[in-house]
Amino acid sequence: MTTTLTFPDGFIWGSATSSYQIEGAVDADGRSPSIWDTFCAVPGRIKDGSNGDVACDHYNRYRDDVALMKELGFDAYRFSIAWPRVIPGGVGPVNAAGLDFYDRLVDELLSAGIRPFPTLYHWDLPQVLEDRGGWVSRDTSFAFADYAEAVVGRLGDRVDSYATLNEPFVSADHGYVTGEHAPGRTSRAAGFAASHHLLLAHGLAGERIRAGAPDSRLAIVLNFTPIEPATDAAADIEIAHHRNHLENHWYADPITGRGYPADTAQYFEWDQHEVLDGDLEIISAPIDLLGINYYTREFASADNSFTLPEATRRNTMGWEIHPPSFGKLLRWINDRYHIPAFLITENGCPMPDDLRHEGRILDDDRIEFVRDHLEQVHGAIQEDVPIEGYLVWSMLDNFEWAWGYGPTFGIVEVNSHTLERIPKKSALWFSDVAANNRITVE
Ligand code: IFM
Repeated sequence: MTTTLTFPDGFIWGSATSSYQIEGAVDADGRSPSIWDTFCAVPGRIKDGSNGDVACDHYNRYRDDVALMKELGFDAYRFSIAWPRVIPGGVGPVNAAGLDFYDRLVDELLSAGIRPFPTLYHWDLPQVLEDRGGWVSRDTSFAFADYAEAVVGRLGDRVDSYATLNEPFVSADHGYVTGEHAPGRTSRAAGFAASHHLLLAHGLAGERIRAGAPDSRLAIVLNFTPIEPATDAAADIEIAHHRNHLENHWYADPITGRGYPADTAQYFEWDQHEVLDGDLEIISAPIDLLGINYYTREFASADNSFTLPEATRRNTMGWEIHPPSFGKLLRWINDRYHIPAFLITENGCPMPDDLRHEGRILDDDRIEFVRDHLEQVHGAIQEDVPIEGYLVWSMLDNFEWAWGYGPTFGIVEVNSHTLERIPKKSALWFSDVAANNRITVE
């Protein structure tokens, strides 16, 4: 038996990308190198040895990309702004030519009837700032506020909302603790300092956004990965508890006035010397909208011995596909944080994409993934979780960070030689969902 699930009137349907992953044109119009340009140049950092030099060449093809979004009937588009284009020196003079690009992009979106949802920081820190300490330095937070002011001064209230940061957990953890992302540092202490300075940057930029674009909404995008203990053993429960704090509470708690999870700070021996008087007040100024990124859940075991059972449904990066955890997470976020509105800012999956018909990728597995997760979103809305839209990750196959171009998250294929865009079957299916504002489930 099939059931039709209809979403509330005005529900926002769209897609998401980020600057370094799609723009290319790394030397154009005064852009300076970001930490990702530097990181990609180090042999062994990126699985396929690639980089974002060309990526999807969106910088030159943005008009066609917006036209495709319009053709697919999308209401909204989430993109990020590259700090090294706007303030190539990290601090100091604003590069008007860099801002022009985003000005043109916003105009193009608006004239196509698509709401722009920019994110100010999606991991491409100007390298010059990393050279002065990066996010371990408090100065970077103040530099970010100046950069935010420059962007808002140009784009103003034409954009629906400004998200300050994308996934600060990943910036701090992968960038400064595990080193798998740029800038590739490996220090727990640096990671805690970075996490605090990212949050401070969010708070300081929020003040500038409120002042410069009073009719836009203030947002931040956080990723959530529910962590479950691998077994009932006390040691597994304990590590799951702390990882859950690090991955799911560490940013949302201070933003909503709860401070950092104290027992986890103590467990990892973070003395919080970076947290100065007044910081937590700046960080906890109310936001209007929380962007939620969800992909998977994880299991924690004290000895790191846990592996997923063979039969587990996974994507091509090995992440478990577990839609029920998404529904549970959405209810938990709403019950705990009471934020006025939520937007699903990322959800999607890399799939094999190895079946074609008449040149089009037949990705029924991706359709199933998105449908199953939308069913969870619908269920949460029925329970009054104020979710106002769903943006699929990603509009285009793109540069997947340390994985290079191997994993394909796009609902639109990007031919690796010609860069031609070819909507996959999932793009057509999603377009239909957006047009009818509903899904059909078994
Ligand atoms: O590609 C990334 C994106 O940049 C941030 N969120 C997760 C995605 C998939 O790994």
